[in-house]
Amino acid sequence: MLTRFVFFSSCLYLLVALSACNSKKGCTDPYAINFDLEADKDNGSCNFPALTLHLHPTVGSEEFSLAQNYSINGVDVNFDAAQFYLSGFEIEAENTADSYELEDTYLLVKGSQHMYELGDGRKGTIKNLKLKLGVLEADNHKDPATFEAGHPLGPQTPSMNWSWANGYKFVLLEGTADTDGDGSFETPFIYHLGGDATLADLELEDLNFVLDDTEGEINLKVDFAQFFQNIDIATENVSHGDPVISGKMAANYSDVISKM
Ligand SMILES: [Ca+2]
Repeated sequence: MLTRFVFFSSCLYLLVALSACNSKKGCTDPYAINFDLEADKDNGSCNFPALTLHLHPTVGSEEFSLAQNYSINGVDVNFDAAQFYLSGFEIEAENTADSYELEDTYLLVKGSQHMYELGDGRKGTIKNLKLKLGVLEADNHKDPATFEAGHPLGPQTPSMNWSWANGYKFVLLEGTADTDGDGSFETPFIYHLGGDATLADLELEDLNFVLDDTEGEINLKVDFAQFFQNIDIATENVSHGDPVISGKMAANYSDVISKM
């Protein structure tokens, strides 16, 4: 009995000593680009792919520009500002276990800006992208001044925040319309929309985007004309205090972003 115990414990000792000799330092996170299958001790060297959202803003079939006139539902318009918030990013992988959230990632999408940094992704296939149009309730009643300079929820021009009580403007669309078709743009339109109840779930399915390099771009189309479905810009041009206009526009949120 004693012999067996000594034999067993010396084997164990040998095993521990052996594995210590063979231990290899490296990146042990399988979601990193430099994952080392042979490494058994992480040395903090893991690098993750940088995810970028490449948006292609349009008004209908035309590229978005503040300098251009567009016809939306038969009314000629031009924009002074067109922007909205995106948040709540969830990356769905082929296996649910590999899915992840991009926590605290906020984007203030502007018609004039195409590239947005999403932060670190994980190596693997991005099957679906879930996100929200608007500001998460947990952040919607914060003071913009508490965010560092340059943060999307920080102070903006034009302002994207009403007050502590009312929170952020999820969507801001401003411009001028030529409602009588005489070539002169005489009617301003101002849509400022928000409210916790209008936070909208968006889902882009079957992107099947393979992220296997140091960086990767998800390309999506943003069609600002979609905000105006069922809206007559000639008569419904100021959203303030008008729950009907606000409700109609919020019902369109899920159509604004689509696959390329
Ligand atoms: Ca006119």
